[in-house]
Amino acid sequence: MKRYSGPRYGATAPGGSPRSGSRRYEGIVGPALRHTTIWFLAVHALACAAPVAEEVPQASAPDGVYGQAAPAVRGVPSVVSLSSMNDSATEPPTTLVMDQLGLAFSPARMIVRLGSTVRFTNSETLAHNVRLARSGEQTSLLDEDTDPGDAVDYVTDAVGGIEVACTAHPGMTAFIFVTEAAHSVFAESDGSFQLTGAPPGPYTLSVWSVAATLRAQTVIDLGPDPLEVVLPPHG
Ligand SMILES: [Cu+2]
Repeated sequence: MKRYSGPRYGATAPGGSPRSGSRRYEGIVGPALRHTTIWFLAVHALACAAPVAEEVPQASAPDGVYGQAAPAVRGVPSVVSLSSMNDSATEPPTTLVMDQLGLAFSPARMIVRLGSTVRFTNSETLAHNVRLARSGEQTSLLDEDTDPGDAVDYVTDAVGGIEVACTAHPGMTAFIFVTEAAHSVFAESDGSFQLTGAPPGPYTLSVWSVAATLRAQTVIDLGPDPLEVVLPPHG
């Protein structure tokens, strides 16, 4: 297993688990105590010599690329992407559905390939709307009402984050990330991530965050073994 350097979060001690079950006593023992101490040490040594079924936790590394990226910002998790020269030969743009149901967008988060269409549907008896804005900007990308049974299509035309909201219902929000990379995944809220399915090879690994200052990029060489990457290089 290889990992790329940078500050490490939750690092495990190299070389396995710490010793347990025995302690080493050091110091000066006075004459009056020496006899007792010798007996104590003898008994202690016997006790320690007894076989102990010691469970050594074997933390199995996740498959693919895993590690640590920037944590979520304003409730939006980071996106980790692997891009390579071969990306243009991968799957073509497609149509994905984001439904409005139960006063929520479903799914609430979506990663789409650039050029793909997001179809917003309304599967309940309430009237909703769909407001799209590029992340961090006020510019409206889409502003449509979605009555029950309606469907509105939006064709993605730029890489980056899109904030989704229904202004009729506070808190009814979602997030779409548009990417050209063949392999992308949302990190967890704490920034930990796992990205599987990419064949071995050289890649540019990118971390996208709502906060521009937390975005980061590095070049990796993915082999057959799991690879740990810790980004961004701060903290
Ligand atoms: Cu709504």
